[in-house]
Amino acid sequence: AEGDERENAQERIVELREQILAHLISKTGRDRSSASTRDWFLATALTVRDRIVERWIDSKQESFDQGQRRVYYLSLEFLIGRLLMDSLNNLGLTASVREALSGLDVDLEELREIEPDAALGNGGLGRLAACFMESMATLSVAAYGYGIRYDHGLFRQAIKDGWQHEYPEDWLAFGNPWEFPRPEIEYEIGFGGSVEAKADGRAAQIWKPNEIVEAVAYDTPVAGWRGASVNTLRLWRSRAPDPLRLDVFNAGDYVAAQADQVRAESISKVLYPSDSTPAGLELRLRQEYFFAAASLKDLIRRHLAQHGDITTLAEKNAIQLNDTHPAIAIAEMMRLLVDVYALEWDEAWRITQQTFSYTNHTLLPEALESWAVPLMERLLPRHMQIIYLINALHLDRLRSAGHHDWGLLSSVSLIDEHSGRRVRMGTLAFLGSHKVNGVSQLHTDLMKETVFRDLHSLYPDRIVNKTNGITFRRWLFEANPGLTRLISETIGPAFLDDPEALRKLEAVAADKEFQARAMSVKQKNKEALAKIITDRLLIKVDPDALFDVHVKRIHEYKRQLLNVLETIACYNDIRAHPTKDFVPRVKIFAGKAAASYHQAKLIIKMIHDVGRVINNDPSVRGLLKVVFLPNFCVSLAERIIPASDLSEQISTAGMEASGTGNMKFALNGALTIGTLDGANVELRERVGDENIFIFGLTAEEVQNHRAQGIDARATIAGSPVLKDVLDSLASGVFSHDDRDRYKQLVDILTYHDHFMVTADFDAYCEAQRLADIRWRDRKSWWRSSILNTARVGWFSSDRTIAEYAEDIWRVPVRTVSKS
Ligand code: DL6
Repeated sequence: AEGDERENAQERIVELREQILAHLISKTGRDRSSASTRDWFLATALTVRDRIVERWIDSKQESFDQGQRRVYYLSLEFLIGRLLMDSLNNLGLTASVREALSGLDVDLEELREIEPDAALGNGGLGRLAACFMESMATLSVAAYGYGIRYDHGLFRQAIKDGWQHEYPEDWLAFGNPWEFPRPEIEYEIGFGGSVEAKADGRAAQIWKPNEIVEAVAYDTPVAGWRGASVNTLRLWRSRAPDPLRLDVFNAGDYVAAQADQVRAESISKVLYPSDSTPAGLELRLRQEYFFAAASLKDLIRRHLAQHGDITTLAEKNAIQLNDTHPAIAIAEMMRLLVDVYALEWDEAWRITQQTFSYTNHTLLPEALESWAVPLMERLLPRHMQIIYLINALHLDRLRSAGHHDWGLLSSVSLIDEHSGRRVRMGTLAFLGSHKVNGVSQLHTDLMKETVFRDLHSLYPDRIVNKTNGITFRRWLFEANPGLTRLISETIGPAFLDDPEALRKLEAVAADKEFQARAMSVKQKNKEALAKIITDRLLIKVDPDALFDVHVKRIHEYKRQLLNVLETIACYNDIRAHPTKDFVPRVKIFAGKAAASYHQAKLIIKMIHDVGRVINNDPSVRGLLKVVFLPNFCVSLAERIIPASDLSEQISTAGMEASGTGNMKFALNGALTIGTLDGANVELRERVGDENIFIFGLTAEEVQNHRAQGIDARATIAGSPVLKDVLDSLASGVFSHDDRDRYKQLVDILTYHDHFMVTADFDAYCEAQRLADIRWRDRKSWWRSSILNTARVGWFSSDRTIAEYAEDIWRVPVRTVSKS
């Protein structure tokens, strides 16, 4: 039998090699002798795609035959990253394709590196959507993701003299082998115009838009683990109905002739257009409506084609709103049901509520979307009417139930009257959904107490928690094959299908030999990262040093600043105590700042300024290095995370909804230094107090502090170390070329420390010194590291999706195993 298996494997390799060669010739027009790495990548991707397509067709047929309830995940962001290794791994083809290629003198690793990241998202929210798509396919949830096929994803970050510069990213420059254009699937999406009443006096109206844009579908198959099932990510591209105005072109005005096309195509041109101008704001709303409307038309068409009856829409479909970005879909659904499908308002509302559910991802006031009523009225006049009617009925219902408190009614109204009239999209999403969820237990509790306090008091069963998760396929199996192999050899392969089986590692957490092997895997990953650092930054770092890693979006609440201040404190300490025994550390930062976020860009500059001084100071003796890796993205994260010793999760408590980086690091055996914020709380519960460094104010203490005032002069005066650090920054020690560069920032920390950097500084330094002590005791460090990996199985996004499926979508899940 073993011989047969070997023969089959060999046959498979030969077959793959032939297919790759056939694709090379037919799709690139080149042969072996002239093919470039990119050509080989294309040929390999298409070979893999052929395998996925077979399962894709089966999966669609299966869900059709079974009449399953379908799940639609509406998200303006899908931060996918690369797909080659993901697809190979999930189909179990990595080793065979590697060998097939090596017989052609092609290195799979080179192909892996040439694939551009699909960066159709900003950060956590978009990456979560990508993990969820993969988990839904793994659990055979019949699901579609709907979003926008941006020509340009998240900007490319370049650093010049320490400052961030943004450039357009161009992931489609060489084509996209994973997608299937569907030019036959297109919908007309209207904007503007007027509304006419119908003569029958019912709620239905006729909307006559004055602008039409077309939405064209592009499908990407998403394969689950072991090819369990394959779902569709359908992304919309915008275009004008006519490619140009021929009369205007023939009259000689070539630019004006294409104006409509440019205006239409701008909708799917870039991810997150800057909202600092009225034009940018309008474009964002156009994006939201465009993709929500196209997606609803598409799913209703599919529903009617299969079930023929619009009134069963809620029984057969669940629509998840990923944040409020697609929330206009609620008004659009009402418009379709009432105006187009002629349902009574109440029935339409019942169907809408039963179909939709909404995930909130942030409590930050600046991220809670609202749209100015005049803009909505101009762009979406019928939707504005519908929103007014939803609101009137909602407030009437409350008044009839005895709620007359004006404060309460105004706080739960869909219209915010505080600074001009604005539509509250969070309230629209809440009212139009049967379930609203937070993304960690703490975040969900805070939602109930803060942003949705009054709505929660009126609808106490609506808010539920679904703590985020990550797909282990990408974040362990693909990103860290060395550790995956070691785990498999030690506890067997069951954890590949059941993440909770990682617990078996507890038994070897203190085992000398296992520790040594885990250490050697990490060392190799650190050497690889050290090479990336040297290649990209010309900075040499020592792989034996503790790699202390802070990678995520740059934001004041994520407190990269706190980390930099502590770095300066270490620097001062090293210089002041030349004979003291310090733990050698490399502080690694990466992350992008929003283009218009000045303070975040200044923090990036500070990291560079501080790094330049420290890295070039001979008295530091290589004990401390500071590096900032530019252009953080999914593929870079896959290199950094498996090479990390310490994971920085140090946001101001109460401000990070969940975090998912924290889970990725812990899975790869990094110890967390973190606050009791977001999912860190649940991480501590699972890994155990002694295997995580928790410090700082709790969310409640932060609130109390803020209530008492955030003048930090007394705090700074009470911490000589902090005072020294701030004095050196303010006096220009790190910015000789512009001594005042950080003066204002130090003033803000001193007089208005909203993010509690000063309040948490001493506790953070103390936690760092505990980490030093633990690092010196390698046995104990490695025990904790292994226990982290062993105990985070619960943070698999399969678990999260299974919870959504059971409590919110009410659809079955099916688990796979090798057998
Ligand atoms: O839920 C995914 C992710 C959380 O892990 C982060 O804590 C949270 O900051 C992020 N939220 C956003 C906010 N965007 N909006 N709106 O990205 O969501």
